[in-house]
This record gives sequence, structure tokens and C-alpha cells, in this order.
Amino acid sequence: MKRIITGIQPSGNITLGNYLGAIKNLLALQNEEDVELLVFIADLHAITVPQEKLKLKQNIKNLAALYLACGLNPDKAHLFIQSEVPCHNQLGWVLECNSYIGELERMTQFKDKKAKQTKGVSAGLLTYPPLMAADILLYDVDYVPVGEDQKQHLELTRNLAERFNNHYGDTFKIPEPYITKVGAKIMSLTEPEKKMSKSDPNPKAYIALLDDLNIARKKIMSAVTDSDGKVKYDLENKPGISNLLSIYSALTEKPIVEIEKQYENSNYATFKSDLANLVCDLLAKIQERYKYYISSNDLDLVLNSGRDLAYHLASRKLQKVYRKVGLGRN
Ligand code: ATP
Ligand code: LTN
Repeated sequence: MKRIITGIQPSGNITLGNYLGAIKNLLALQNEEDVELLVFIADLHAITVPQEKLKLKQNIKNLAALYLACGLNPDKAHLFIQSEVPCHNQLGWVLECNSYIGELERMTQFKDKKAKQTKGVSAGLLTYPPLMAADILLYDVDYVPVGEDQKQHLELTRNLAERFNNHYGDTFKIPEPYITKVGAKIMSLTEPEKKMSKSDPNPKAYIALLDDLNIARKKIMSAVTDSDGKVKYDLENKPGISNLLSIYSALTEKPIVEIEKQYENSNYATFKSDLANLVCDLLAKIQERYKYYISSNDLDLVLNSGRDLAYHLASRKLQKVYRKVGLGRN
């Protein structure tokens, strides 16, 4: 049995990038035999940058309902909320004490977010990766499906696990990344050099899974392209069109060369309009199921059972860690 874990932050509207880069992979994984999936909402990670209380609460619930709406099957995947399993913070602290400031300062996401932050930069933004390492190492997981952007954090997780094992004796399983190729990184629709991000202040930069369909269509139609007019994949010179091709390919599972051929004699408007149809079909399906879950008691039942199972697993590992480090009396 292979155990797989993944987390997603409730830090905004879940985007098509999150869906194609993370959620879709999970859906494929849950149907594989001999796979146990743990999926959690990383609300502790979300507060590394300022959050509004009511909005955060709403985002957490929306995200849980969205996972189910996207097709996550609670019989196959355990869905829980990070802050409801306090072992995450507890192991996070121990790992923080085994991390070096220098290695945390080198994390690309820290540097990016720090640069974007206009007011104070929280210490949590810096110590975010050891908390992420705790999320993973508590559960002896085999694989972590992450987008390109999280590879560095996973590498740090592996380093921290090895460092801890060397120092205190074998404790943690070393996790492997699980990265898919096409659609692994979806870029912003307005600035295609940047990744599509749900916390982007400009809503035109992303397609949210809960976007009104007309708005989603408009966002695709007005996505930044170039003046060359050819539907061709060229990351360097045509990042906008290349990104739209990646989205098209991820949605249809057609290779990019095939799509280029299909649109050889078409203009951008035709290509974009077809892409908008594909995106809207997906969004419509998800939104219908979302409406059911967000107002159903099923959501709480799923989250309760996920939390209980996660706590059961995590508390055992935490006890072992405390014992090895010499904390407390036992
Ligand atoms: P934030 O803007 O709050 O940093 P985000 O949209 O970047 O959020 P995360 O919560 O950091 O999303 O990531 C959730 C999952 O979605 C991760 O597995 C991440 O790798 C993946 N992901 C995020 N953005 C993209 C993207 N643009 N393309 C592909 N995958 C993505
Ligand atoms: N850092 C991740 C979210 C995250 C995560 C994790 C992903 C927190 N803990 C553990 C996988 C495993 C992000 O921002 N995408």
C-alpha cells in the first residue's frame, strides 16, 4: 500500500491552475489500487500572510466542498483540515528547531512572497517549509504530488527528514515527489511569465473554479497573447499562447503538437473561443456538484472522519519524535 499526501491552502479562490496542477492528479491517483490518499486543507499555512477571519473560514469550507465537487471520493481519500490535527504544529516546531535560517531564506517562495508583501513580513512566512515538512513526515508517506513550484519545499522536507534520522535514529520515511508533465504549471492569464495564483490581486490573472461562466469566458478571450497570430508553442517568445496551449492540452489530454496542427489555420479568437468552451464545460460540472456539498451535512461528516483518522496516525508519530528528542517525561 502506497500512502500519498497533499495539502492546498485556503488562501483564495481555487483556480484552474490548482485543478490542473494538483487536484486532477489526485483524482487519477484515487482510482489506483493500493493507494491511500490523505488530502488536507492547509489553513495554518494560509495565515503566514494576512487573512480576514470570515473570508478564511469561508475559504476553508469552500475548498473542502470543491474537492468533493471535483470528484474526490471520501471512501478512497481522507479529507481533513490541518488546524484540526494539532500534531502538525507540534512536529512543525521540532522541525523548525532542526532547520537553518539560511536554508529557509533560500526558498524561492519565501523570496517571492516577501517581495510582494508591502507591510511586515511574518516569521511564519520564513518558517513555513518546516511546517510543510511536518505535514508530510507525520504520516510516513511514499509520495507527495506537488506542482513545480513546491518541488523545492519537498526537497527541503527530504533533507530535514534525513537530518533528523541521522541525528536521532531512523524515524521518518523519506518522501518522493510525484510530478506530472503536461499542465504541471499553469501561468497567469495577464502576465504569463508568472504562475497562475489564487492569491493574485488581479482576478483577471486566474480562472477560479467558482467563476461565473461568462466571466471565465471573458478572461480566456482577453488573455494576454502576442501579435504573431500563430497558435504555436514557444515558451520564450510566445508565453501567453504557450500557456493557453498547455491548458488546452491538460483539459483534453491531447498532445500540444496535435492541438497546434488542429489550429494551424485558425486565428487566436477561434482558438480562445474553443478553449473557453472547454473551460466552461468543466466549470459548469464542478459548480453543480459544489452547490450540493456546500449546503449538505455530508461535508461535516467527511471532515470529521478525515480528522479522526489523521489524528490517529499523526499522534503516534509525534510521540515517537518527542521520545527521541527527549521532550516531556515519557
Ligand atoms: P497562493 O497564491 O496562495 O500561493 P496557489 O494558487 O499558488 O496559492 P497553492 O495553495 O500554493 O496555490 O497550491 C496548491 C496546489 O496547486 C499545489 O500542489 C501547487 O503546486 C498547485 N498549483 C498552484 N498553482 C499552480 C499553477 N499555476 N499551476 C499548476 N499547479 C499549481
Ligand atoms: N505548501 C503547499 C501547501 C502544502 C502542502 C503541504 C502540499 C502545505 N503542506 C504538504 C503538500 C504536502 C502549497 O503552498 N502549495
